Amino acid sequence: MDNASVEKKYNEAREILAETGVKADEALQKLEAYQLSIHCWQGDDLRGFEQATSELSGSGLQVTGNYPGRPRNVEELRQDLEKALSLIPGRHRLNLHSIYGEFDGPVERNEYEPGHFRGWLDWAKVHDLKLDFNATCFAHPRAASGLTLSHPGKEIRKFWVEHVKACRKIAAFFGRELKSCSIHNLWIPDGLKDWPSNRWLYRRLLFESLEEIFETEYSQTQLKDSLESKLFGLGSEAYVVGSHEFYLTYALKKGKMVCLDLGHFHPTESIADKISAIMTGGGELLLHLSRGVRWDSDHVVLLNDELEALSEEIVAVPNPDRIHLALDYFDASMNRVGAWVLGARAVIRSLLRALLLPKKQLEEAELKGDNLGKLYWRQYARDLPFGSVWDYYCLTHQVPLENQWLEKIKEYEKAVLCKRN
Ligand code: RNT
Ligand code: ZN
Repeated sequence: MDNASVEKKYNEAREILAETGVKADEALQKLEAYQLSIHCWQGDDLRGFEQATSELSGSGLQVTGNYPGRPRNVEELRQDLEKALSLIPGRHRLNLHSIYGEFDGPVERNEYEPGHFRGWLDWAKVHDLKLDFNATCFAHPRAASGLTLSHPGKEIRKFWVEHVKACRKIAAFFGRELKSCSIHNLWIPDGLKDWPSNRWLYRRLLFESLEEIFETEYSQTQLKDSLESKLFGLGSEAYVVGSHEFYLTYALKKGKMVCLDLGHFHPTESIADKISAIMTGGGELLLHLSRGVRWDSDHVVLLNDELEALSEEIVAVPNPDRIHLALDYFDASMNRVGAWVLGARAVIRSLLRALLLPKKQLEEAELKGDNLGKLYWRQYARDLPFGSVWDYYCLTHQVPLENQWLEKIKEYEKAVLCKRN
């Protein structure tokens, strides 16, 4: 489709949407406010660049698949990221895990320093990207038992406390240097495979570790902390120390954020419903956009009912600055660059869709007790021409339209990825 046709279709769509009082131009403008923190770890199956071999197995996270073309070094990972970013409309952020530092030899995790991330900082400046950060409390011999910050052994706990402290320092460094607050998210694998004998013990220890970690305070212009819960994981089927209730109450007391990962709740629980429940009283929230499938989380995000419902709630948050969106999945069974693009575009599209819904009709019907009308408008919205508005958004951001980007990925695969081995 040529540019003129995209514009023509957009104008037609705008008129159709206007019939329900929706202003497409305004929706497009609002969409600019939402930035995604794009996760570096989809690029290389969560391997990172530690010199010592960091085996994922036994850490609670597993990446399956063996698709060719995985980047072999930091330059190749950045090259892939640049490709992905060129196919995603809008200005976004990059989310780094601490094992992606540039280490000149083996460096222990409790000795990570801002200097190990200079390269990323410089690269981020060149590409006008802001950075977020994550401690890596897994894929390490000291996490082999499945316990880190809640480990009964003082030495192991101390090691991980020091690691997280080091990571918060690095995040604050990013925030300062890039003049944009960096979010440090903490997820730990801690839990038990089978029936716990003492649930209080590990939670008390985790509490103590967190208290120690957060002793160091940073300005909110540099760093904001978030805490990510989980329901169960590989090796933590029976008990997870950092459960939702644990972190929610802790965060509330300490003025921190929680992170809700879409794959970390019971399959019939609605994360969409939790946003207003957590945020009505104020505060901020981080979302990990992922897709759970049966017992596993971390599948590539798709534009499905769940994401649509979630986006409706995201755009309903009065101030977009209070809600932070980060991708979190890893799939090594397909073109990894394409997986980034597919998930990121799905999220942005779902936000646009949410901004174009006939909200006035939906809300009025509900308030009037017109139950049929409420459902009618929801069904009516199904066939609204969202795609034409999305294509126009892509055009104005100089990225391929929806029916063009896959081809670009295939070209890149042939020209670049297939040559790696
Ligand atoms: C794990 C959590 C966590 C990780 C990343 C790599 O279940 O979702 O966010 O996916 O830290
Ligand atoms: Zn997550």
